[in-house]
Amino acid sequence: MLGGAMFASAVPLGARPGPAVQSTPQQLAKAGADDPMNMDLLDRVRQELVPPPFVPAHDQVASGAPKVVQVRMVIEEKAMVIDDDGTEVQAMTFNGSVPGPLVVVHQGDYVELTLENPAGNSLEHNIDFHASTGALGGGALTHVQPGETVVLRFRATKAGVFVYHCAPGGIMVPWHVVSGMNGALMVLPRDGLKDRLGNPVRYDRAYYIGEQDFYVAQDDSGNFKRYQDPLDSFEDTLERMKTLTPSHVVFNGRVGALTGDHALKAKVGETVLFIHAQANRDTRPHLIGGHGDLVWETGSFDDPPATNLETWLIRGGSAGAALYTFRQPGLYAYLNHNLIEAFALGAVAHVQVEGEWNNDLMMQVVAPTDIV
Ligand SMILES: [Cu+2]
Repeated sequence: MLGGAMFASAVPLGARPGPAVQSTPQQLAKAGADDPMNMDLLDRVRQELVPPPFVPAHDQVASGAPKVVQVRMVIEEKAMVIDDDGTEVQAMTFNGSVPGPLVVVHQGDYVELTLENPAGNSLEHNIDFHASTGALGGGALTHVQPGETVVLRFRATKAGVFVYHCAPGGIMVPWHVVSGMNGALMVLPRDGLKDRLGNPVRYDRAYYIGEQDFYVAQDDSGNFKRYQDPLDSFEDTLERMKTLTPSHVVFNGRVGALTGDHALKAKVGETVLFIHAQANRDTRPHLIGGHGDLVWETGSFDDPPATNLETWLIRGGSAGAALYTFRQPGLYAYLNHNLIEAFALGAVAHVQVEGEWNNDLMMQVVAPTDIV
């Protein structure tokens, strides 16, 4: 829809995000930007990962030359309750959450991940970063048995939001992914996000939503079954997976993770970036009562964002980002606009927005009254 030619005609090439827009030649020389082996000269920063829906502290515009951003993830296999009825899955997770934590870097930075598979786990795991280049997204270099740890470094050459997931091989790949082993990486342009005309845009808050399809088997009475450990659940889960009919479609690991007391928060006038990842299955985010002012639907920040969308598509195996400035207070629902998946299976979040109501945008002219 938004062709490269259209973008090129609207925005001078020099305004496009690139790996070295903010860096001086001296900085680049120091960084060894064209010499990937010159790692000793790069600044190293440790990024503290936080559980979703929160995002790690980060600069929207990069300062200085590319860095090595060090992160650590510990694989945790554990039983997790995924709805208010106590339905349980034998989850596989990065850092104990579904989705795994968001990582944020800038284009041209290096991600250096320490991945640990503690001895108490039962399975081999690894990680495939869609943002990376080569070796099955790093998957071929990160296989870790219980009791092992590995360090992977890759360069974030593409700007955008990207999925990562476990991919140990064969049927283990979808099983680990639908058991919770997926997350997202945001690679910001060094000079930050831009609107479709190339003007800088900033956000006041960012929230990270990982949508998860679960496939919990049911017994003859229709009750969801329970298992001792992941392997115990494997055969039944696989049979359910092959129906392509999830038992649950949820945001951030369980029904109600982002509703009620756990609602996301914002204020009128604030611009909020919603990062939405789905590692396995298509979804269609929609903000009831608002819009996607700017939407990077495919995830690429090198493409101009679409504007004023009512609903957008996140393809299974990808992440996207939507920016919205709240203009009215109240409770908003942010959901998967397959409304069955939202209201019957769980894919809904709330955003509680504080501020002054604007009657010009909307008002109830006559309250409900009897028809006479
Ligand atoms: Cu795994």
